[in-house]
Amino acid sequence: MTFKTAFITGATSGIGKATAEILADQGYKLILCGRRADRLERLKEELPTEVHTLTFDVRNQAEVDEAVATLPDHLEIDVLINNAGNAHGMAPLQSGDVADWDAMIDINVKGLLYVTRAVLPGMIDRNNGYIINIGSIAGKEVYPSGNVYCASKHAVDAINQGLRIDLNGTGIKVSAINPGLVETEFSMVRFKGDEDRSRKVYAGMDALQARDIAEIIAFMLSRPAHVNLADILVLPQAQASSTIVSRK
Ligand code: NDP
Ligand code: 8X3
Repeated sequence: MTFKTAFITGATSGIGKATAEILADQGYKLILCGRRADRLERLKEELPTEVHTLTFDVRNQAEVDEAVATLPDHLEIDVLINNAGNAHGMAPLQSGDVADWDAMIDINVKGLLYVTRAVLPGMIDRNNGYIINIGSIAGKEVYPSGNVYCASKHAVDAINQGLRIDLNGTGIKVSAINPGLVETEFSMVRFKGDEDRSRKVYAGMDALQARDIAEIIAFMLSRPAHVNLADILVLPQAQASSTIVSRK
């Protein structure tokens, strides 16, 4: 199975950006998405492949549909990496911020659904495609004050399984990769720019890097048509669970 064109949401930083870099080196044409247009334009200049950028907020279904509809005909999406997402805040439910909850559910769950719904018809017509959903260890476990973020990633886990059932019998693969601690802009977003708090998340241990996840995604895509790495949990060696992390 050879894929040619990958659509990556959340390509402006972290895991999405690293995946764009690896797939560009492998000759994929790329459709890169995010809200920060300047970063997307920079990637378009830097990456050694054809790059089409789409600036939209995954929360806005009309924007998602319009962006996908504007794609040139020669860019037939055969890989969708549903990566856009973040945690917003970390607090016990009883003191949680409702705006943070809305952001996580709207981006991590509804946004992933909107993008998938917009991209799938073309894949189904061509009977060919691969959807990789970026879940999390937070979709497999719940940890203190993780409540709504964990719920959003448990939803991704359920959507991943449900989509694989719904697409069974088509030529489309559906997989999830569920990382533990990856050192990206994730914690800066979660802790609203608090650098000290963000740094402590990865302090005293070798966290995963975005490139580690991107390499696994590239490996998943390189498997033959009959092989689907359906659900992968990947942790730093120092992490045993969401709450058990050994630090030097
Ligand atoms: P980053 O903060 O580095 O990247 C998040 C990406 O998502 C950015 O490109 C951002 O682009 C995009 N994004 C966020 N909100 C929106 C939105 N409303 N509309 C469109 N794009 C959006 O974090 P990571 O790379 O770590 O996160 C990527 C995925 O990996 C997420 O789904 C996250 O939950 C998951 N994950 C992360 C882990 C970690 O420890 N870092 C571990 C497990 C899973 P822009 O701001 O330009 O819109
Ligand atoms: C990100 C990993 O442990 O911060 O999904 O939830 S964690």
